[in-house]
Amino acid sequence: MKKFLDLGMQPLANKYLINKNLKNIKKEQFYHLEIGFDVKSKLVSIMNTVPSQKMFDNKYPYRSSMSLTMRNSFKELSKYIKQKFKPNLILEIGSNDGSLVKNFNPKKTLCVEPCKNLAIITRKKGYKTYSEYWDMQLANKIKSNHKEIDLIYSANTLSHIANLNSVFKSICHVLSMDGVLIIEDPSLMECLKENAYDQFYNEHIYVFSLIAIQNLIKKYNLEVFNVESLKTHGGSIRYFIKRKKNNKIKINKNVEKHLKKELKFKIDKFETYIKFRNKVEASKKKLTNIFSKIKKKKKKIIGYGSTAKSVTVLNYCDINDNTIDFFIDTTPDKTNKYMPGTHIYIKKYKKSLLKNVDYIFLGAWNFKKEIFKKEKNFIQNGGKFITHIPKPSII
Ligand code: JHZ
Repeated sequence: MKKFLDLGMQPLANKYLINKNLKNIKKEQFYHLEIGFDVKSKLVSIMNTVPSQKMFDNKYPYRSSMSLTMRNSFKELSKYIKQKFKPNLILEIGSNDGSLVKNFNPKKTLCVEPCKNLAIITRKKGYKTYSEYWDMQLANKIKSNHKEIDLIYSANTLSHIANLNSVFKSICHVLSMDGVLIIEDPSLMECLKENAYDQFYNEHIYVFSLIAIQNLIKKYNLEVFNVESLKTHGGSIRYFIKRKKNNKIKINKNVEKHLKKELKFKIDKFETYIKFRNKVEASKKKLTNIFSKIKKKKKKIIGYGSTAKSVTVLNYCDINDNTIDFFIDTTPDKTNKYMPGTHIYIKKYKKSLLKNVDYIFLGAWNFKKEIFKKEKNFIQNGGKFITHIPKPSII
């Protein structure tokens, strides 16, 4: 593993402070966020991991159903799965608050969600939910309790699990011989192109490329038979995977095409990551410059979308509540709390909070389109957004 980027000491993303008192501040846990490239496997990952139990507990605040973009993306995919694969039993690993499974019959669906507060939501909706971490022990339990699973889906979850060998071994244990595995996670190529260094934080242990996924799964006699590029989360890839032995499914030309794009981009070369580091360091200087110029003019700045990604940016660039007055967010478990590390207060979203605001820092830049549509009055009234993606700028 060769290190290429140092984003400094960072607090745990998604660990919002309930109170800004000294006791809570002292208790806040930090880790060193360094990113490395494995020259052999081509995997890009953070170098110091935090145990899953510390990140995904019974108070996990993130809800995938909070954005229309994600709800629509899951709806579309569900239609496709039903038409194309006609599964008898689906398993979702990391079902969050059920925004995908709600499109499927509860009798034909199983959920795995270690965060107990989220598992309660899918259970209430009638879905059998295992509130445990995905590993062989759970795979064994599921195998003995249910018939064969012919479709496994997992979005923005496998990149959060350190032991990928255990992940794929356990998947192979429960997936039927003709079964299909669909995974989706942020795309490494998009992350590098867009300079989205905030895709790295304690929960995002890996940012995958097709090359790395292929290297990983071949040990388990699995292969990618199709890939789809998605706009979600700033550019993601959906990988369609099958067992090598399954000849009923043909390999789509998209796989070769995508691989060629990655190789042309030199995703397999360490020099690419050095260039990325230089761009990240330049981005920090430019962003802090933009903020200090605005603050000198005594303008009011707030943040929109208290994302895990903004935790990385704000802590790396040393931007705190002296610069950003407060954040607004629609997620119930994030509001009336403080951002990790920077301790910026998070208010429950209300349109009236945008009154007298001059600039909004776009924490949820991946939902720019959705947010700009929602906030067209703010824009029409002369309000401006600050973004760091792809380059720090005012829009
Ligand atoms: P969003 C989380 O990352 C954490 P984050 C996790 N590790 C991961 O991988 C991805 O999700 C999938 C708010 N919002 O999706 C809601 C509004 O307030 O970019 C969310 O708090 N109003 C599991 O946190 C945040 O923004 C809106 O109109 O980086 C978006 O978070 C919209 C559209 C969003 O993920």
